[in-house]
Amino acid sequence: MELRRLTPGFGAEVQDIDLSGDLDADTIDAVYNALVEHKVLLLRAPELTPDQHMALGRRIGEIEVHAFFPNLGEGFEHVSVLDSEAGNTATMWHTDETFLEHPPMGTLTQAKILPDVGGDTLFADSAAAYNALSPNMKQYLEGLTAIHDLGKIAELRYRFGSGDAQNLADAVLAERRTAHPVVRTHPETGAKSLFVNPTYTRWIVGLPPDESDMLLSFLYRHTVKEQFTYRHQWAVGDLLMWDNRSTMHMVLNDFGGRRVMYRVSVVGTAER
Ligand SMILES: O=C(O)CCC(=O)C(=O)O
Repeated sequence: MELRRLTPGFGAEVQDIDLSGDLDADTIDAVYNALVEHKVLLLRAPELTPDQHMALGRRIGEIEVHAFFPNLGEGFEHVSVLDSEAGNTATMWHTDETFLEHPPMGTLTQAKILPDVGGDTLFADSAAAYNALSPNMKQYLEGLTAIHDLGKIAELRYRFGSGDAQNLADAVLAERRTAHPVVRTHPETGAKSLFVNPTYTRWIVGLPPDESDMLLSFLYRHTVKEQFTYRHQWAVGDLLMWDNRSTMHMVLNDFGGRRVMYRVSVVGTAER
């Protein structure tokens, strides 16, 4: 497979793939291995249909219905629709659905409608960010766990008038709350990465609130330093795949027109 690097550190474009037909097992393995290695993969696929989009996701693992994004409807529940006109633009740094016990291992998102300018997506390499920490900090983080839930986004929706008090109350109930290690180990590569994000991570277990807030805000600022990031400027039809086990992402909230993305996320098997 022909790959072109997108930054010195991570991200690659797959230059010679035709997604219109059935991909053979070797090609799927090559795509998956490239995803693990480069963390973000760009494929140009302007003709990709929602069926083909779901089929590609299924070749990588089990695909999921997103916990709260709207989708394409009957038969296409696995294709979420992020339409800026419906208020669905993910403009805060996050890793997908980490409030779940088993968050998706990867996501495949395609640009359908784009504003004339703006609306780029930023990615951060959370494994490179972990590697760059001092030995003392790495040692301190080892064994820590953090709570992830929907409380923060429910609170923001409530404060900005797009969610009601019941939503807010439901969001902080225990069912959608989970603890993850602050440093996770990639099941394929064994590489460690930071696994906290400003959208869903709420606090570090066992620390007083001010210490937890201070440490989390340091880790967020550290992870999004320029040297760990890639900024994708979309063209309609671009399909980006990202590895949620080693990246965070966010959309730049700098655009005026409509922006519509279709996304499929892959739960993965126990190994993935
Ligand atoms: O719209 C995008 O570029 C990214 C979408 C996103 O953040 C997500 O699917 O979680």
